[in-house]
Amino acid sequence: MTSNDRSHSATKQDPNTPHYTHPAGGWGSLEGVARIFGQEKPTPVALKILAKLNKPGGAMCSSCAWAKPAKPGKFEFCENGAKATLWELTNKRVGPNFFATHSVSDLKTWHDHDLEAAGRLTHPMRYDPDQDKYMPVDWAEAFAEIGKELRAMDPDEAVFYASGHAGLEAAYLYALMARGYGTNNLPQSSNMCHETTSVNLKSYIGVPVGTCTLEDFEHCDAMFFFGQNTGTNSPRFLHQLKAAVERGCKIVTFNPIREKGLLEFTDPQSPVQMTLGSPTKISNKYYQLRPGGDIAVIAGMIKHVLAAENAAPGTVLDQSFIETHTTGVADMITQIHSMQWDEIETHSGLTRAMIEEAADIYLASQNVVAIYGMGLTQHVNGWLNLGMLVNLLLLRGNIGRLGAGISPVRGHSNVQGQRTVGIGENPDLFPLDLQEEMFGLPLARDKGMNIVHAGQGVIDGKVKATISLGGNLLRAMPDIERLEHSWGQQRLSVHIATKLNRSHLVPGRISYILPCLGRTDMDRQKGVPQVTTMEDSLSHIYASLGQAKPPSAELRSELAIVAGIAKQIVPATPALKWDEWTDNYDLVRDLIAKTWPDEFHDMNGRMSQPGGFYRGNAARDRVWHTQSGLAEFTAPTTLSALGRESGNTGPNFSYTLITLRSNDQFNTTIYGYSDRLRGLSGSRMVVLMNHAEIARAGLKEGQTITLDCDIDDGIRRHVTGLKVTAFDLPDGCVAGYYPELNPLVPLQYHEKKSGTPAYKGTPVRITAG
Ligand SMILES: Nc1nc2c(c(=O)[nH]1)N[C@H]1C(S)=C(S)[C@@H](COP(=O)(O)OP(=O)(O)OC[C@H]3O[C@@H](n4cnc5c(=O)[nH]c(N)nc54)[C@H](O)[C@@H]3O)O[C@H]1N2
Ligand SMILES: Nc1nc2c(c(=O)[nH]1)N[C@H]1C(S)=C(S)[C@@H](COP(=O)(O)OP(=O)(O)OC[C@H]3O[C@@H](n4cnc5c(=O)[nH]c(N)nc54)[C@H](O)[C@@H]3O)O[C@H]1N2
Ligand SMILES: [Mo]
Repeated sequence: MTSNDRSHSATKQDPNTPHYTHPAGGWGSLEGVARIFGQEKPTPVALKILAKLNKPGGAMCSSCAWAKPAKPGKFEFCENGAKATLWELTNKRVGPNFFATHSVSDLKTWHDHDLEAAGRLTHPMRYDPDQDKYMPVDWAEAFAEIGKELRAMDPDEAVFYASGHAGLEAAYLYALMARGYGTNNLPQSSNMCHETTSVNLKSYIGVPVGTCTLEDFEHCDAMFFFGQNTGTNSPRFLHQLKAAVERGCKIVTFNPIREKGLLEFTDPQSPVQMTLGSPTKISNKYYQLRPGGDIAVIAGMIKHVLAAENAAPGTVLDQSFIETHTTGVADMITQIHSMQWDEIETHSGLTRAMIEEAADIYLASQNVVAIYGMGLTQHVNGWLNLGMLVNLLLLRGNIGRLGAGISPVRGHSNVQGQRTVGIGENPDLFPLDLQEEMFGLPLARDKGMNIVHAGQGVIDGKVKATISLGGNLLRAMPDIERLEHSWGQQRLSVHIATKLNRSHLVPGRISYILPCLGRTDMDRQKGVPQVTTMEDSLSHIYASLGQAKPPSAELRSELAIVAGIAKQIVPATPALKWDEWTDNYDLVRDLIAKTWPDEFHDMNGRMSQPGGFYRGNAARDRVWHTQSGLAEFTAPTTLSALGRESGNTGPNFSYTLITLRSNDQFNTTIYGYSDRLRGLSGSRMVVLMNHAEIARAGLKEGQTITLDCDIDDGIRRHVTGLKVTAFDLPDGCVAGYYPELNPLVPLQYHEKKSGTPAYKGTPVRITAG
């Protein structure tokens, strides 16, 4: 059964949201904010928090990881940031009374939206299987039982997951706890998004993160956007894009969907633009390539660049950079020459003329920045998507100088930072010798599980406990129906969370929900307000101060909860001062500074400076921490990122499925049923296809269909009850929403080198009914 009725409650949907034809930003976004304001009735404190959001002395937004400029705007938040903030500041509460009224089986019939909309969790709760209800429990009892269970296990049977919300301090202690306990099973939400970046950029240019800072966006002549939806997922970035366009920078976008935010933007903070209503055109050129077609596009662009160099030798490529700083160019060029334009056109879905036009903009630009998101990372050959992008940049020395570089736009507000301070399954990336010495404690050295391994471990019964520091894995992961089936067989599941979600409703034999403070809550320890810190997409670190009265006196900070568990499972040593660290987060920052002195020295002194402090980036300085000690070109071996022959021909007719986010969701947190920027609303149970495909498939708009995953491994994966909806998409692909379509993605269908699920390229078949 894959009926998604439970995630689709028609009565709660809003069929009246108007069709949206306006630019990103502008009145529409203020309306969106107003709607949330209407729903959540913001208090004066909430308004004060919003006014200080992303500014020194305020809280850092819990939504995306975009940079917080040193000179902030009057309001340095976007529609989505306001939604995330007010969602957390809701005055609704989910406490013992709520759980006494609703059994877990009852709650399982609720929609994702309704579970979270019920309000903030207020008390630690333990699942009672006899009553099928969560019952209140004492913190000390909870820690004691969790400790007892974990101590009785082989540490490698436990998984310590982190979603990118928690600050650097809690993250540092979380990783220390897992390794001190005995495992590197430290998967993180980036395993589902930018792990492709962490693994492959590290191998090509020696850093697991992007090389750009805000300054580069002020000095580049062109930006090339691949598969990142700024208007929905990092809207504050639109301000830098608008400024760039206004000084003449060219923006070239490759995306199968014409995303509003990359087409035009009205600055809601500009009275002139708001009144006169002439939006800024963002993309100079917009190419609707086929999903998985980026390798082919970039191969074509490189062909054109090489042809230009051939026509005027010594004038196009940055030969001295290539000679001094790179390796592998000859092999790369040989492979590019072997690729034919007709194949490039087939795989990309674009014409040679279009690709050459884009390449001409690249050639005419002195300084180029490449920006990307899930459109490149969530594919089987994501490694080559990134390899090709790096190739393109390296040919003209576009990494490691002002106005140039590569810029992955990260997801959660501290997803990058959690990795920086130790959360990760690969122990080789962290200074464990130093940490062993600092804490007088042996730390686990065997490689741990990433999210795919952990999921498989749960299915195989090898994983017996999952501790989740945030997140909603049973909605966010691939293959969620198979996972859900096995999840409850675990001995222990622990959720450190702010709001109730579906993953909490699949309890292990022993199951806890431990409620924590959110980003906007005042975190006082021993009467002293504590700040936490986070790292943005551009490697800057900021202090965040919550100012709202916490929803309940029972709540603990994430750091306090981690320390509470750690004391139970990590052997005590004199240097492990869990209680002192809980009382004073400055001490944890001193540990971070001691562990990574080059990047984090004087962290306490620097964390409050406007614009955050920069932790540096070797590739930006043209120092290459790769295997060869040089920046590495990648020779392409295929033209498709899909990892299979794609297309809508032949007897086994299958479509490529793109899973999308709307601007009314933050991951599995569904705020509402509008996808305003795409002109869609009312239902998330839709399949988008172009008119011609609808006709070719013999379907009609509005018809109900079933999608089946077209990978045959003996397991049927399907989702029913989806409505055919006409939408401007390339031939051969369909699109729908995440997480509703996650049952379709096989766990083993992932990026080859990093394990990032291939959520943007799953092959599917359609059947009517
Ligand atoms: N409001 C809001 N903000 C968010 C989030 C949210 O859910 N809501 N999530 C946060 C998180 S955790 C993350 S990781 C980021 C994700 O932010 P993004 O990286 O923007 O991710 P997506 O929206 O999943 O997909 C991005 C784009 O990829 C395009 N695309 C799909 N396939 C291809 C392809 O093969 N090639 C190309 N070139 N493009 C393709 C899609 O059309 C889409 O526009 O956003 C963060 N910010
Ligand atoms: N098909 C498909 N699937 C995808 C994607 C896709 O593009 N397509 N994207 C993937 C990506 S990029 C990601 S990152 C994942 C993420 O997906 P999720 O796991 O949904 O990410 P979160 O937003 O962290 O999880 C939401 C939960 O976090 C908890 N929470 C919120 N704030 C806090 C806090 O401050 N502290 C703590 N401890 N808990 C908090 C709340 O209880 C909330 O219910 O989904 C992935 N899944
Ligand atoms: Mo993400």
